[in-house]
Amino acid sequence: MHHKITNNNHKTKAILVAGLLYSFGAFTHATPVNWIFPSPVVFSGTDTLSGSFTFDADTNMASNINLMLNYDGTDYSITEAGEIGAGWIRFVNANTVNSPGVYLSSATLTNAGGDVSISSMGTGLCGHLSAGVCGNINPEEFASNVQISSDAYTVTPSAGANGSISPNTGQLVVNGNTTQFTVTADTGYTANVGGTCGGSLAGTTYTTNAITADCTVEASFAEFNDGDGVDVGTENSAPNNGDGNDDGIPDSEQSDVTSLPAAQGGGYLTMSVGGGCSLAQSVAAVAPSALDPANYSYPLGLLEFSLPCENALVTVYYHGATSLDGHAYRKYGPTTPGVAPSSWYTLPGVVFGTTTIDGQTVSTATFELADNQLGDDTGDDGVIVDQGGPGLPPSAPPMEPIPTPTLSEWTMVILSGLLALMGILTLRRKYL
Ligand SMILES: [Ca+2]
Ligand SMILES: [Ca+2]
Ligand SMILES: [Ca+2]
Ligand SMILES: [Ca+2]
Repeated sequence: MHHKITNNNHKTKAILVAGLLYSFGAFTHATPVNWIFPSPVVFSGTDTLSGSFTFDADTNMASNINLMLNYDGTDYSITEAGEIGAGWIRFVNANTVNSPGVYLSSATLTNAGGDVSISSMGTGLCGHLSAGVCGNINPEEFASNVQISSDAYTVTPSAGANGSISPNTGQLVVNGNTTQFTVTADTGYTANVGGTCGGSLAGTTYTTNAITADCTVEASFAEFNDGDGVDVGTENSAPNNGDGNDDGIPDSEQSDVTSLPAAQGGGYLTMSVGGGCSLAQSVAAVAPSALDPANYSYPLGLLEFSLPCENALVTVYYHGATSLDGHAYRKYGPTTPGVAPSSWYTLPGVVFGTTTIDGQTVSTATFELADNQLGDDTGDDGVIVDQGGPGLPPSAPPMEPIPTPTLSEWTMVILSGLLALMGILTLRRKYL
């Protein structure tokens, strides 16, 4: 809203209004003027005042008061005019007994608007407010030559879904000044700011261009495109507040980290890729598509992915498993990359371990992959395609009791001992 009086060219209406005013005796009821502090006023130590109010110099009425007083380190929201005397206005916080108020000189405020200098202002305790009158008036901490202006425009902010803008209400800005907003995107989203004010976004701070008309600042938020094939909501639901690999960055904003629910077992899987590779694509948790003739079982399902890389170091976090002892990392695919048929095999060199994430023990599997090497389903195409997971052999060793030798096994031990002894004796004879 521009607060200068606008000229209505509708002549008939103007004549009618003029006639009405004339019939009441005088042209006294001009448009009240909205006054704004261009910047917070410091009037003693760290005490500051900012905000705006509307004042009609013809009727000596203040309204639309939205002042913020920081006095001795406490913020007071001031929304009422306590008293208005000859040449001064007292603003108070009516809800708080003994809260400080603010004096302004009103002598220079006219309904013509413009930029004016307030000759005196200060705080003073308002013992109580009764019928708009302060119980005691004890002005102190004066400041002089405070600039206020009526030449201001309204900057109206707005925010779409999946983020916020602060402040989120219209801001009065003096002609030619800029203003700032904090724009915060939800996890997994990025902010864009448009609107008619113009400006630039640096980090989370949006600074408008110089304001010369009422205008808008419109924040919108787009889903972060990390390219891994798993949507923001799924990754944000991962353990550790959506940071399944515990590196302090939401997985939904990482192209090299992907979190998704395991196909079996109910836990989450997190895959991080490095070793010269920074992007995982088409990541999916799948159930085994073919029976394993070696009868391994896959209680956590399999992980499927594609890496547009020559080499990669992959770590998979199994949030649903505290131990993978006795498991082998099994793959289903061609053992000669790019050449059918597919079969089950154990990927060599996989290191199983555990780590602690958000107080929980999490199992890990770490392995290296290379294009056109065992573990890659495709040939020499610059892409590593993988499908695999921890398989439990049909007779899992950790679950078996340590076997006790039977009588026949003892016989075998004795027999083999005798055979060894005979061998030694034979050798001795030979070389004596
Ligand atoms: Ca993603
Ligand atoms: Ca992360
Ligand atoms: Ca990701
Ligand atoms: Ca390949």
